[in-house]
Order: sequence, then C-alpha cells, then structure tokens
Amino acid sequence: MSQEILQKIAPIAAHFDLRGVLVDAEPWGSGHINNTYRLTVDQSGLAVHYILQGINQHVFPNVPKLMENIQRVTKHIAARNPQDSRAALTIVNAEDGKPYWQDPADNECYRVYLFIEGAKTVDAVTSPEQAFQAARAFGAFQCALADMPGGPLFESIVDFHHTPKRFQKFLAVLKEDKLDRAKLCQKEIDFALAHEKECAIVVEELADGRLPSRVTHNDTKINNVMLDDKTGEGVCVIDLDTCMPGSVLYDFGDEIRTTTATAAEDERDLSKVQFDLKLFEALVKGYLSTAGGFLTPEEKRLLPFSGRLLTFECGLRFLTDFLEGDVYFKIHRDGHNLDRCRTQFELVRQMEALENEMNQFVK
Ligand code: ADP
Ligand code: GN1
Ligand code: MG
Repeated sequence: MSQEILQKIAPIAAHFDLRGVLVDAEPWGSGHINNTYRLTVDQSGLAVHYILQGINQHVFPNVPKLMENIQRVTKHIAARNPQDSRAALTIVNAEDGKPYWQDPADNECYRVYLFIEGAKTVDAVTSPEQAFQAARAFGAFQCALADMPGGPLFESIVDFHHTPKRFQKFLAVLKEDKLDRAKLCQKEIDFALAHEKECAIVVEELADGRLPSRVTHNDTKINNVMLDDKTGEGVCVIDLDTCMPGSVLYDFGDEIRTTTATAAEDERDLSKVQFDLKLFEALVKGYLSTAGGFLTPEEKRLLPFSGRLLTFECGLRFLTDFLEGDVYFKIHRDGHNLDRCRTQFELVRQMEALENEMNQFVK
C-alpha cells in the first residue's frame, strides 16, 4: 500500500526542492478537504519530513490566489516570530518558484510545507488545558493578523459562513432530494427547519457595522492547531485555506463546536456527545487571554451564541451534503455525513439548554 502511494507521490514530489531522496509517503491527518501526505526524505542520512497536499480544487478553484493568501499570512506571522521556526507554516516552493505545482496531465495542484515536528493535532479535545491552549493560539493568530499589510485577503470561498445562504442551499437540495434520502433524516430536517430564525444574526450585524470585519481563519477546528508534544502549548495554526475577511465569531464559534465535547465529530452513540461547561470555560479563558484586548463589547456579547450558530451551520452543511450525495466532505462510510450532522445538532440542543450559564460565564 505504502509502496503504491510512494510510486504515485514520487513524480509529484520531484517538482519540489526536497534536498534529498524521497523514501516514504503516507496519508496523513484527518482533514475533510485536501489530500494530505507525510513525506520522508533522506537528507544525507537524516530523515526529514514534509507535508504534501493535493489541493481540493472543487472547493478552492483559484489556486494562485489561494496560495497568495497563504504566502501573505505565513510571511506576516513568521516575521512577528523570528525566533520560532514553528510559529507559522513554511511553504516549500516548486521548481519554478511558485508556491504550488500544477500537473499538466490532469491539472491537479499540489503544495508542500515543512513538517512541524514535536507537535501534533488531535481530533477531539481531552482536557480543559488543551481547550485553553488551542483557543489561546487561535486568539493570538487573529491578533497577529490585525496589522497585516496589503489590504483584504482574497475571499477563497465566497459566503463561506453566510448561514442564511447555507440555509437556502439546504432548502433547494431538500426540495430536489435527488437521491431520495430525505426519508432517512426527517428528524434532522425538522430540527434544521425550526432553526432558520437564528441564522442571520452575525451576517446582519456585519453588514450594518455593529460587528467589525477582521482577518479571520474561519476553520478553527481543534485539528487545525498543532499542540506541542511536551508543553501542550498551541505552537502553530495550520490549514490556512479559509483565511479571509470574516467575524471573530466564526472562529470562536467553530472552536466551541469542536472543543467543548470529548466525543468525535462523527460519534454514532449520541449519549457520548456531551457539551462540557468546564471545557467551554477553559476555551473562553484561553481565547480571551490573547484576544480579549481587541474584541468589541458586541463581539464579546455574542461569543456564547457563536457556538450554537457555527455548530448549527456545520450540522446543516453535513445534512445538505448527505442529501446531495456526499459531494463536498470526504466520507469514509455510508451515512457518514448524517452521523456528523447528528452530533452537531445534539450539541446545539445542549448549548441551547445551557445558554444562561454560558452567557453568565463570559460576562
Ligand atoms: P484539510 O484542509 O484537509 O483539513 P489540513 O491542512 O488541516 O487539511 O491538514 C490535515 C492534517 O495534516 C492536519 O490536521 C495535521 O494533522 C496535518 N498537518 C498539516 N500541515 C502540517 C504541517 N505543516 N506539519 C505537520 N502536520 C501537518
Ligand atoms: C472542513 O478542512 P477541514 O477538515 O479542517 C471544512 C470546515 C468544516 C469542517 C467540519 C474548507 O474542515 O468548514 O467546519 O470540515 N473546511 C472547508 O469538520 O469547507
Ligand atoms: Mg484541516
């Protein structure tokens, strides 16, 4: 298997300056979007790792602009942390000097990053300390990007967190129900339909200026931050494809979504999906330790609500993808997107029940 992958990856990796002999390539991580591999390169007897990614062009059709965003963000963060080579992703350019390589045979695009050693990602949080460290790193990331020069970033996915538009898309897909799957998820459909009214709050406030637009990450799930193996500290925010103008509430909301319950996003036993106030409190403390200084009162007021909103939006996206035939998120089993949707809606239910406690804590 590994040999097969190596044979497939070697001709691609050959277009990047890896300064040695490629000896291994293995699928890496559990992202839902890109195809990620860890490369092992023999550099004069030393085994050095890299990350190679096949970029999902169905999701990110404009690769040059996407990579320009990532160059700008990584350059800015690296310049602010000259002593710390792990603070930002480091792009390894292709032979022609571009930050990606496009295969003329099939137009697929690939990029390479230095592998961040001595740190890992987790798919689910295991302790309040981990929640604190992850949130602290995402807050620091937003803070660092506040003074990035060069004007707004390119919008790599237009209306990415425009929840009302996500809802309209869901309605259209449901109406068509081309695979006759609606009958398999009536409870989830009813849940979604009952939640339309809350969808618009953040986009409306962004539009009328009550909330500021900032440079945000927009995909701050727990496995998009590398945590140091020894200290547990958040060393590097990764997966920068969706860095673009947005609200900090998109980031904090997605942190709440993925960092306040210990169950996996695709857990099938819903009794294991438990929103944990202790994790939430650690998350708030970690986030405010780095972001507290620049947030407006309105941003702070909406922090607890953002969890419900982003968790609902993500559940809705999983449900839409299930109905549409699993065309967006990678799946690894039948009904995978529906399982994911169910955990998200379960978390929304629990956050609704704990609204007062969450608000009280942030206050
Ligand atoms: P996706 O967009 O598919 O989620 P990511 O960019 O998040 O892809 O990468 C998938 C996983 O690969 C991450 O969760 C992380 O575990 C690992 N990873 C990505 N970049 C690096 C890196 N530079 N060093 C070490 N691990 C990385
Ligand atoms: C995707 O790329 P990854 O796996 O980190 C998705 C996020 C979803 C998340 C759900 C570009 O994130 O928006 O919240 O899955 N990324 C994109 O797990 O759509
Ligand atoms: Mg990711």
